Amino acid sequence: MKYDFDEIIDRKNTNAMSTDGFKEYIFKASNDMTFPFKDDEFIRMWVADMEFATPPEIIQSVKDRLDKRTLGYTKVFDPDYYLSVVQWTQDHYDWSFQKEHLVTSPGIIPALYELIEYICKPDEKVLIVTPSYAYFKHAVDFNHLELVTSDLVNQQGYYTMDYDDIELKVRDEKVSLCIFCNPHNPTGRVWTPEELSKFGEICLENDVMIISDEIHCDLLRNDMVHTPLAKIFPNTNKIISCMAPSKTFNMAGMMLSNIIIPNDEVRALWKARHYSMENPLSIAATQAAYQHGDEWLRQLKTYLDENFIFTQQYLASHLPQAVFRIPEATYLAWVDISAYLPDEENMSLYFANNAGVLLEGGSMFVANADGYIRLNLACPRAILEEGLKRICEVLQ
Ligand code: LCS
Repeated sequence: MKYDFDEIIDRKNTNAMSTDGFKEYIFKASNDMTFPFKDDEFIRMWVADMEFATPPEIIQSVKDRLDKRTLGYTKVFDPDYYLSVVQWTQDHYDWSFQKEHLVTSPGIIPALYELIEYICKPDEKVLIVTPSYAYFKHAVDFNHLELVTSDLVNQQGYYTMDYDDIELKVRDEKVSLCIFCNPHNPTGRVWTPEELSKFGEICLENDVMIISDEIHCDLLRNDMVHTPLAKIFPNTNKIISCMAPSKTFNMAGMMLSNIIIPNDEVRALWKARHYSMENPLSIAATQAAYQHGDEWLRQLKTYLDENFIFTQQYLASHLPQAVFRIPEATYLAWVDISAYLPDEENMSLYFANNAGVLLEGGSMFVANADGYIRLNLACPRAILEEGLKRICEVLQ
């Protein structure tokens, strides 16, 4: 391996959410909140970024950009930016999109906050499937719209969509938008082309626009293939695709995501109202990621696959009643531990207090997630092992 994923990186003094932001984010508390563990004694398996170094090719591109010694107002003008993104989607997903349809955003979540406003009228409703990344709900709440949820069907940790229920819900004329996660956080499902077709048809036949959040699409197990939802429906302009190098290359702090809006009306609203400057370092980093990140990603995926196998074996021998399947995508393990903690509502607090592990409990995922914990496995194996050991010891 050219890259060292076993290296333990010191994140102190970097203003990292992971190290410094957990009291506020997980526990909605001030920094005065105390635990039986010191901050630096925690094993951190919560926020979805990685404990690995960002690829050196990306770091170098930022340094090269700094060497130009000017950091004035910046915006993507160079067509190379689009070319680097579309080359990536072409090579990895056999899917491309028009240059005119691409806009950028400081993140996919900030884009959701805006897009909901541009797409929905004030009395309309937005559908999501649950469990869900909570910011889908927050974005709907922020726009004072009604959230409609459809529970995924869970068979021994394998999740599928309930098409009858989705159809019933989108038949409500007030439902005008679905925010869809492809692949899915937190369950890790990579929706198949058949599943995407069925889901997409139901929405489109009922005149529901879809925002397909594909932020996790590069982070698949090695035997899996991602299909962009928009690839299945090349003739509609009702699917907005969101992609980013942020999760893939551990550069969420660069705050630059790609939003592909084929709908002229929505894009015109975006262009009129979005504050569209970009960070020069982020532009350089994004281009470098898509142009030079392939080999790093290949090795990362292999390391993650091994972390998942390690986790599966560890849980099977130490927590045999836990329900866990290796997810098809993401670096997030979604584990049903209800057999061990049937009545615990605040799993995050339980594990922070009793095990010294920071993780996200089911209650953080909107609905349909009781009894679950989500573990971030994008960390060196030594950290993973210690985290699993602590989790298993308090449950045994
Ligand atoms: N969409 C999904 C499905 C995500 O999982 C995340 C991050 C984002 C969007 C954030 O996108 P951004 O605004 O940074 O472009 N997920 C996280 C999670 O599950 N825990 O911490 C972050």
